[in-house]
Amino acid sequence: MRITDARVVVCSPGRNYVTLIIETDEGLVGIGDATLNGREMAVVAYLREHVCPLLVGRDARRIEDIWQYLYKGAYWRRGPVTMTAIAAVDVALWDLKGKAADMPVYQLLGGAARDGVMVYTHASGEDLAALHRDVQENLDLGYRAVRVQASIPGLASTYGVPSAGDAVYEPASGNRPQEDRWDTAAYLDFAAEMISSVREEFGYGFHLLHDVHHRLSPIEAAHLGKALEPYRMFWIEDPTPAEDQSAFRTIRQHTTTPLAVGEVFNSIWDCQHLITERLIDYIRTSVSHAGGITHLRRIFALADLYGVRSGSHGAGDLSPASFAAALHVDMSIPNFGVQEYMGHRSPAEEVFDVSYSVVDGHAHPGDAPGIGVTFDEEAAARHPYEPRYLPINRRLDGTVHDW
Ligand code: GCO
Ligand code: MG
Repeated sequence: MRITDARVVVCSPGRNYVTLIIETDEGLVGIGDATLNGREMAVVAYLREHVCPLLVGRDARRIEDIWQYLYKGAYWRRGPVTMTAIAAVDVALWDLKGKAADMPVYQLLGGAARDGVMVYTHASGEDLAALHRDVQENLDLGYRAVRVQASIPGLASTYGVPSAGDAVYEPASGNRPQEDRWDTAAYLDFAAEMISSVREEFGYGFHLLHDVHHRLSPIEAAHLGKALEPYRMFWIEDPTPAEDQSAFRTIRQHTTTPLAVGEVFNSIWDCQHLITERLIDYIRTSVSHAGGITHLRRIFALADLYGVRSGSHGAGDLSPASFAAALHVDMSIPNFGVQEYMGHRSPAEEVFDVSYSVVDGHAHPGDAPGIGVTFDEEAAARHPYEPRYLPINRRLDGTVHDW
């Protein structure tokens, strides 16, 4: 099965997505997500200029060989742009392999290790009452794991709290990112109050998660973890800037609140010490930012040795092709923990036709051959790319703060 064409399509059905399409001489088509939120066009250029020309003529069945060829062969290894590009190729090749075998990808990965994949959903609110309403709605929908975020009193905007009815929370600000203000003291006071209010209102019959978005110092994160211990969190996510793996030693020495990190990681080397030193409980690397199905499985296999479970990133800026690929991995690994599910904003469904489903808080990839997502290029052309950025975060005195 030879690759005859590899092309990249950028579209914005609700938000920006970059999709790699690989065609073969057998008439099969595979797709992979190459979206890197706010830096989309860097991956487009990487693929178009440096990767697609190298793919044409290759045997599409040789997934591992193509992975190594692109990773080791480039000399410049790792990094979000490189690893997102490689991930798109890898997922498209797994999609093709599934179609060639007439099987869903999870069957090729060893088959179902569970009946379905527990997902966590997002609940948020401008205040605690609004947050509680959203938690209730999600529990009513059958979700068993809920991530809670609410606006921090005194700050004009809080990342992770979308305006009512919206499924994205990067403001549409054209060619420049919005600038938000941040106050760690206000956040720390409020976070404990928010979490305790949710447990008081709804009890302990579901999993409770919270995302710190990398904003604390190690000792501040340790303080938060300790303060939240009575509320039996499923995890706190991204407590400190993720590139400093040693920060987690400090946090770990102080608290038993489970820790999750990894959505900004792009290779197994970012995870190595966190996993082998048992400094975290969940590794959140995503299929589309960490080298695809091939590399993500390697990360999760390492994690399994050390009792660390998966908790893949699944925000709406990862396209349906990425979410589907994640579900195939989630279905088949022994150490699955949870899968993030934010859903996709309309009209994404005009462009991506999906075979996965989410019922009663559990997702299943479906049994269509490959990853089970098709991409409509004509529909995509109706939704052209719009530059859009994640917000910048400044402290009250104007200093740029960590994500
Ligand atoms: C999450 C993430 C998102 C990211 C976004 C960046 O846990 O869902 O933190 O909110 O910020 O995916 O592109
Ligand atoms: Mg996050």
